[in-house]
Amino acid sequence: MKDCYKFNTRVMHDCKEKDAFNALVPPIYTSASYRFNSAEEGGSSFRGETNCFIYTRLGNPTTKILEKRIASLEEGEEAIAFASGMGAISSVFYTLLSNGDHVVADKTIYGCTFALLNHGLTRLGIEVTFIDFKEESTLKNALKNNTKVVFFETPANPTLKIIDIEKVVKTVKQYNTNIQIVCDNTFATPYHQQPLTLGVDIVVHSGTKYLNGHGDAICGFVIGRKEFIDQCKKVGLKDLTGAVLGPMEAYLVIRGLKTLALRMERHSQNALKIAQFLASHPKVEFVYYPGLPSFLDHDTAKKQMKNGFGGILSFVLKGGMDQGIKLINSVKLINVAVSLGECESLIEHPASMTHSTYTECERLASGIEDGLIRLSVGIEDASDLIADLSQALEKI
Ligand code: LCS
Repeated sequence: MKDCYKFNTRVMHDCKEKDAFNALVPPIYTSASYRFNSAEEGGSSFRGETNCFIYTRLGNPTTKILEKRIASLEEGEEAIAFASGMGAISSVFYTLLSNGDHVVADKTIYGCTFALLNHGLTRLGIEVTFIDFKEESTLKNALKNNTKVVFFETPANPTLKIIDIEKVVKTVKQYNTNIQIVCDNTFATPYHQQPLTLGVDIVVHSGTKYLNGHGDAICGFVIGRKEFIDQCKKVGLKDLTGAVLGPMEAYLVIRGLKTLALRMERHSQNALKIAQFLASHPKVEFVYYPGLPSFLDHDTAKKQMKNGFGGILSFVLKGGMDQGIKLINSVKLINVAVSLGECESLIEHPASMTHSTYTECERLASGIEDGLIRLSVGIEDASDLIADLSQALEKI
């Protein structure tokens, strides 16, 4: 199907399955387990010789539609849905890594992913090196004989740093083609960027964000080649994390996905307008948004992102953290909350909230300043959002 239809069509039409009543909207199959017609059929299902559903942790008809659709949107062979983005990321790491292995990760990533790598994996005897992937020679020098996984986000949470995906692929694969390159595509979504088409091996998502888009479900995804997805299902999900997505949430994400392209278009347009407004405001020190020509990584973003630059921006006010906190406390329409990628705009302070898992020293070395404020721009009317920021800026 993905060869015939464009992205905007595939978000709602791809991988439809006929149910008994020919329902237009996929039914929610809540059953934890599925009946076998015989003991023999049960046995052959467990040996993987049938396409029967067995038990919802191993597969579910509602979730399967979602998985196929996500794989199609990311141009991947297959996908698995997880109970959260962290469930997806930890299942990938547990599938690929054992004691004695080495991971190279970019140092600017979501706070809990940083904690998983820095504290979780290292406790299991896995060595982790954090570097800046924008420095090609630093990446090259960090790779070792026991390096199994390379991990990064682009745009990165919360600084919007852009990593040149093709350059990373070239550097890593030149060193060792077996190293698995994992890219967290949460901020861009496949609407703006499809890392698998640029040579990345595995894409992960917090589907809690744009893919669902309505802030009413926690979920995650892993997309990649069939061979890896099979392994991740059997080892990462089944044996190690058990972080399976429930069918109710799967249904919500199927519904949310229908408007992914429309929402991303508006998120991006609004974010650009707000970035331009903030960049020209006398009380603003700096705006981090890949769509601004003044942003250091604008050219790389232009090269690998399409249809715009996403809905997240960060900024620092003159006067730093104190002024930033005052601004957060002065907005009236924008919600003070973590998470991102929802229809409603959300504002937060990474240093004390989403990235408080970093020590101050680690955080500053990763470019996450004390005064950085992150804004997830929603799909409200841009002029109302600008008016809200404007009145808040007047108060500081
Ligand atoms: N990857 C990225 C880039 C994220 O931003 C998050 C969550 C995750 C993975 C984890 O996904 P989850 O398990 O929450 O579905 N980021 C959050 C944030 O910036 N604020 O609240 C959550």
